[in-house]
Amino acid sequence: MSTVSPKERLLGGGGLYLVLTSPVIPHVELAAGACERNVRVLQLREKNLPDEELLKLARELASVTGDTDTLFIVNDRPDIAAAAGADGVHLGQSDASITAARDLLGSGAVVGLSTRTPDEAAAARAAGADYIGVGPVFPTDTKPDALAPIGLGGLRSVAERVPELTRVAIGGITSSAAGAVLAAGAHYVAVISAVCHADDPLAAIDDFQTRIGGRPS
Ligand code: TZP
Ligand code: MG
Repeated sequence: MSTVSPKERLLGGGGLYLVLTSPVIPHVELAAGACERNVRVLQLREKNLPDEELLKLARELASVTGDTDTLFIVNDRPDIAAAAGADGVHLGQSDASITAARDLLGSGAVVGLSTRTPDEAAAARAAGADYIGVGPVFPTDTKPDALAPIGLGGLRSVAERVPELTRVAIGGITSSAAGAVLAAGAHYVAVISAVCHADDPLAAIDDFQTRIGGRPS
């Protein structure tokens, strides 16, 4: 178990934020490989699993990440995050409030909120989010209800509005674009398909880590 608190680990880090959605290899295998490869944050995002299976998987992933420096975040569900002992939760604009999440998870937990515009980012900061998701930056097939992409310019506009808030860019990010996304104002690049749906997900992680150096400043 890391002696550094989850919030400090989030703030002190940067780089790859891997979102597990229907990976082509078992979640636990991919999570273990991600920890070995120094992925900074792992999020469980499975919207179609029954609660019992989601909780079982969340507990397995909390166990895999528990002795490592990798943060473990559950998407959408503060209740599952709390029951599994996750480091935090990621909320959408229409999920539970940040306050409700903190009531369940405690003040030490990391709480992130999805945003798309500078105004949403400023509102997330005012509401006390520890970090914001920003996107979609590029077109994506992974989230069918995603709004129009904001591009690197949109990401820059968000970064200018909330310069001190940790920013996690998401949406259509490939390893070849990751450097430009970080340069446009993201601390982390969040990725689903470029890793989870790659022919070889662990090699795909290696490709990201080689290109973005694992922990850029
Ligand atoms: N939120 C905005 S875009 C997106 C989510 C969950 C999907 C990201 O998936 P991919 O495959 O990395 O484009
Ligand atoms: Mg959500």
